[in-house]
Amino acid sequence: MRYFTNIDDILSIEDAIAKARYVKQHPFADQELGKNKTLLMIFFNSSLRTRLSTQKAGLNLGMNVIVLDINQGAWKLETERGVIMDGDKPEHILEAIPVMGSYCDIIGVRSFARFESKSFDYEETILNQFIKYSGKPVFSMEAATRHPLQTFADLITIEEYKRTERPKVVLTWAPHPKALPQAVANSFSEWMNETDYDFVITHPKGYELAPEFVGKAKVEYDQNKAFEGADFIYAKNWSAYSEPNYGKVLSTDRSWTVDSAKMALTDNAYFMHCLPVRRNMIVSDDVIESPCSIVIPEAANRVVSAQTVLKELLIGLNK
Ligand code: AN0
Ligand code: CP
Repeated sequence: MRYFTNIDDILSIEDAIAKARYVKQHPFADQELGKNKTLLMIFFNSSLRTRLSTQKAGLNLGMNVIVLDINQGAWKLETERGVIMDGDKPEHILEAIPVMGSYCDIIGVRSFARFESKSFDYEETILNQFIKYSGKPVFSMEAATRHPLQTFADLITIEEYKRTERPKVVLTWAPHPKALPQAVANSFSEWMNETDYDFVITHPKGYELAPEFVGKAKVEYDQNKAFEGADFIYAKNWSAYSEPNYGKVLSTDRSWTVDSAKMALTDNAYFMHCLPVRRNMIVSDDVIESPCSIVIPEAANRVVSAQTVLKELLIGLNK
């Protein structure tokens, strides 16, 4: 493996799960693989889980790990081409990327959608520049359109908790006051469509995801109906994708909040979410604290997904 930015970078869902199981059972088995190899983690945006879990994954593999927050301590980077460098950004990204590449063996990049231009975001302009100019293997720590490490962890968690061979998995939009990226929902959908699960997406009208991510998923606009018979409910907010509302919050309709009353109707579906939330805007405390919440094991599996991917990238270095 040389890149990990979307589902096309894995061989198959089954192969990824088998590799993750091995890594989870033998977290320190591959320390020789990472010895004297440097992982550089670049953050254009904040992070708690991805930062800690990916760093831990690198350390478990015996790697040296460097973390750089571009907006705190590094030179501000100009990301546009063809501009006169007379503003507040002393360094151009096209020059900075090969410099960063020269200090490491593998680069992870977090670079959220900016919502200034849909094509800039959906062409993955920043991530692709790292792929093109760093000369090093690159993986996504949530880019503009996808968050594959998150979804890989979600998949591992569902596999661990599922009580039937073909669980019903529901991705539900939930309210949030701020405009959030579509990346988590896009990736979740992209990967769930590759499984045998019964996969349903539910959201208010206006929050349709890009068709290439929805794929063959069922879209159900009635949230209660979508929840019927669910085994897993995955709550996430995202902003509108369709023009002219790209990146906008259309409503923070509280009726879409995933609360304990709704969860009670679902016959004890497992509840998942992956993100920093303003509590009570998206879920109530009793949902998080219920025995059906698998938020914490899911977060722990972020180490497993990151370590599985890093291991494959390290193997790829030696080929
Ligand atoms: C990010 C998002 O919604 O994509 C990260 C979630 C894992 N969240 C925020 O920007 C608050
Ligand atoms: N789920 C996730 O990626 O969280 P962070 O933004 O805290 O890394």
